[in-house]
Amino acid sequence: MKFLTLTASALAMSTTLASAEELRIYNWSDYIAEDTIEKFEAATGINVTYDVYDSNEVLEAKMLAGAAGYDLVVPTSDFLQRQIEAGVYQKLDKSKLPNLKNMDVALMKGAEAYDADNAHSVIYMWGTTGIGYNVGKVAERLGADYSGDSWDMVFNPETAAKLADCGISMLDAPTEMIPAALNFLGHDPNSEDRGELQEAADLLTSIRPHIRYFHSSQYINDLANGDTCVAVGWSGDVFQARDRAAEADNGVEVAYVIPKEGALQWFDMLAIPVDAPNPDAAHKFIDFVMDAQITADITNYVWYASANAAALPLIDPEITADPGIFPTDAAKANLWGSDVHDPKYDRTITRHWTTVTTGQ
Ligand code: SPD
Repeated sequence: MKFLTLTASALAMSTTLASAEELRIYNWSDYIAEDTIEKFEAATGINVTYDVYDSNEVLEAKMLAGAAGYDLVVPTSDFLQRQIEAGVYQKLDKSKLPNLKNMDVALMKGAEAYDADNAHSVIYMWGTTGIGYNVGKVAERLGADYSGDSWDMVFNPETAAKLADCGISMLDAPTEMIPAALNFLGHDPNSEDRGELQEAADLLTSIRPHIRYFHSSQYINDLANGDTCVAVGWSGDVFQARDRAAEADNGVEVAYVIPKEGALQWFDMLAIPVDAPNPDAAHKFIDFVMDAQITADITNYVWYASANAAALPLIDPEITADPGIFPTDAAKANLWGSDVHDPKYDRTITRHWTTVTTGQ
């Protein structure tokens, strides 16, 4: 009997030890360097399972349902805020995060608007939502002198009609596309005015016939291969498309623009779910990613801006000097952040988005 008891507790202990060696991460697709996980596993002996998504809504549904089994996830700041309010995340133990000293103080201060005292989260990467386009194909259709620096390219039905044959795609991200349309119409992108929201939805519906698809990750390869010629997309993803085209040497030249009317600036945040099986390993990973060289390696691979001040000198100067990735002060003045809205607003946006994307 005693033997059996001992065996059972030994088993329990070995189960605990085994689970201490696992870390389950859920991150955006195309958002990490090729060797980051490998290096973390080698440095810590922790085994990582790495799953990906391409939509805040997908992550949110999993988080709100609970018990998703993830130790570390990467919501965007506005989604993070309401998920914190719903009790989804645990507070970070900052004594386990010595590399916090590397983070850019001003950017972390900015992120406090969504997470007071940065209590639950650390910035992973940040970026903007703008337009990626195929320079040659757009010039063929709109003329070589078309400046391509405006939301006109997608939101003006006449312009969109001229580009439709070479393929326009849009993010399947209602909380980004409707505010961008509001901004193009001269309204506050965070407007909750039902009439203005209707106008934005009508604008999107009017260009709907010229949109090939709504998807939030497929556009990287499609732009790179020349299968589409305009994509409303996330900064780093468009630069990855540019990079893939250059590597393929296929004659496709991809450019990214933050439209002159302004664009959404967002922060993607590392956060630990309240029911994470292994929060200790999650803290280790967060600290690992805040290492200056590790985060510089990620930015050098994914082309997203790092909020790690110590990493900046280690980032490829081609990236730090690119105003599409690290916007100029003038461009920054035109960027907006997403406010958190009440559930009624969210339902309105979802209803409009269904109409825009399905025509119903
Ligand atoms: N491929 C990585 C994409 C990361 C995009 N983050 C989402 C920002 C939402 N505003």
